[in-house]
Amino acid sequence: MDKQTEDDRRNTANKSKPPQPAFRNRKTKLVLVGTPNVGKSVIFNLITGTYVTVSNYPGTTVEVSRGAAKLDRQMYEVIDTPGMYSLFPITEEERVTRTLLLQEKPDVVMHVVDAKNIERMLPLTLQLLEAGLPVILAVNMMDEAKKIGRSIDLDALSQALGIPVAGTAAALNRGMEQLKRMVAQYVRKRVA
Ligand SMILES: Nc1nc2c(ncn2[C@@H]2O[C@H](COP(=O)(O)OP(=O)(O)OP(=O)(O)O)[C@@H](O)[C@H]2O)c(=O)[nH]1
Ligand SMILES: [Mg+2]
Repeated sequence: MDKQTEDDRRNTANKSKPPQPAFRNRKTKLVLVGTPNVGKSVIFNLITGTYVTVSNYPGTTVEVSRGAAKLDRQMYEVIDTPGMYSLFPITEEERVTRTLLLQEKPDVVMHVVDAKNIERMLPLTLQLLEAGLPVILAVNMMDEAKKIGRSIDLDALSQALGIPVAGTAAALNRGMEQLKRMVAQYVRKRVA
């Protein structure tokens, strides 16, 4: 068979089987990061189902939880990480989270911040973005922020950072549907 015919045959074969988007064939990976005590684990538990595994990160005593979720018909592996203040690690927890972010190649990194102290937390958002990670922002504890009279313009924040932003009060199960929709939408856009 000459080269031309062989190529033609291959093309026809390819055409009869439309390529599937790569992300449908594997789990999409969502990693939750943020400083300690901002509500990462509460969000993790609300997003994932019952099958959660907790294990020490290899070679360390730091625990990392992994669970599964289905958002918009797509399967996700969701990873809850130990709190970190900076991408430049000082503690073992921070070192684990940094290594995990670099090794796991997440499709989405959800930076969870405390709405009450948001200005102290945004430098980490910028570090994550500078590291080239696919970051979206969950501004959690909106209930407490409201109580102390703080209002946050989430749209303006989203515009300024150039990333999707959602407000939540995870402990009260508020804003979770919108947060999950935001993840699914972000992943759809990135893969398209
Ligand atoms: N009022 C209020 N409390 C919240 C909210 N989200 C989480 N909490 C509470 O904040 C505390 C910390 O939540 P966690 O989910 O354990 O925080 P974390 O980010 O996983 O903390 P580390 O694992 O230590 O990094 C818990 O007592 C939660 O119940 C919220 O939206 N509003
Ligand atoms: Mg936690």
